[in-house]
Amino acid sequence: MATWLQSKWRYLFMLLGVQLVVMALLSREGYHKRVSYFIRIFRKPESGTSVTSSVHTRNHTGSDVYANLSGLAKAHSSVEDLPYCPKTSPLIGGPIHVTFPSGLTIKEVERKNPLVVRGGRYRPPNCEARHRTAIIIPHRHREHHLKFLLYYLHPFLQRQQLNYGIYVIHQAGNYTFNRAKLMNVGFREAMREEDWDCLFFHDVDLIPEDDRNTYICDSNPKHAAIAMDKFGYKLPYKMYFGGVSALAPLHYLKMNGFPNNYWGWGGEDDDIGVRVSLGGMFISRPSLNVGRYKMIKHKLDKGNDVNPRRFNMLAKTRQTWKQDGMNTVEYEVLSRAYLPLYTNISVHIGTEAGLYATPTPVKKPANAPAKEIVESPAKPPAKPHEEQQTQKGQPTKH
Ligand code: BGN
Repeated sequence: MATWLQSKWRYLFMLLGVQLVVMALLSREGYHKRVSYFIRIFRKPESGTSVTSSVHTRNHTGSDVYANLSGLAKAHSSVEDLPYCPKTSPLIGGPIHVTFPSGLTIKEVERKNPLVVRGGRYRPPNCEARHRTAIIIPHRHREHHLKFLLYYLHPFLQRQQLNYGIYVIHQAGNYTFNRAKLMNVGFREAMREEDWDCLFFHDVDLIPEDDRNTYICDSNPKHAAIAMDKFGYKLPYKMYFGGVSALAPLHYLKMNGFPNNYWGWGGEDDDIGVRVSLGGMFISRPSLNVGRYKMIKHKLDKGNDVNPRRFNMLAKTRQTWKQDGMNTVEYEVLSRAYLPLYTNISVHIGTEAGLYATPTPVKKPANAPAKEIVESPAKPPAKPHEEQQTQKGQPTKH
């Protein structure tokens, strides 16, 4: 009897072990919904769960971002007879489970988004969208992050039944990164193509974790990335305006766009926040529960050093905002590629010395070799397709 019991226990443990391994594998492959279903069978139901705590629980599990899109198919051949989409999309599911599977390829992202057309454009197949949103992503050397962002952003926006387009604004050359100026370029280039009613200015490494965070504009400029994992899902400070923000074209023009002179890391988002109030507007925000983002971890980047001038510049925004912004932005578009998942605009934005001027050399020690002077930005850029393969990790804003 004892031996029988022993072997029965042994079998039970073996079975449990096998189940655990299968669940771990399923979870790794992205079958989180099924895994959490199994887990729920074994878990006791929580008694007296309030609405907030159930939302809180869901925030930690979340669903597969592609879950409720599989039934969508091109139903209408003509777009004219479509009814308006409902005010709240029935496809919205709340929290999204975000992981970064190592084997993901851009081809796989394309395969999972069959209704996205050339240039990264989409409109709901069964109804006329109520909103037209452009996503502007400043970029350099971050193809790996871009792939994950596209993997999550496309279905996220489709669940919200938006008519949308994704624009990647790629800074050509190796000169110091300038996030805010790239946003100005993105604004002008996107508006040139379509009468967008809202523009989302989006860091490449921030993944939204809840699709109730709707990518539409409010009556005031909106700061969407209110709760990031890196700040413990809280605002780091009251005036923070970084990460992801949304402005209607009218908002953008009222504040003269973004500053063009912040080269390197830091301060430009604070300047933009100040511009909002100088333009006579307020910052609107989603709730902490909804404006949640996961940041893709990465090392510090080359070409985006901390900007030591940011404190002085920020202190002068009140005097400078009308002379520096959308009314003075200068750049040269080097290429525009309508790729399957986004429009890639490669742009030469020059240096702080001007669009084609060589910046004043940094004072160097007398014995330093002449070659070490500031790098020239005038290097001919590679074609966007080629860059996709060759460039390595680079930040937009951190
Ligand atoms: C702030 C930076 C922001 C950055 C956030 C979050 C500055 C200006 C100082 C006067 N602002 O400190 O640019 O987005 O941290 O990392 O550095």
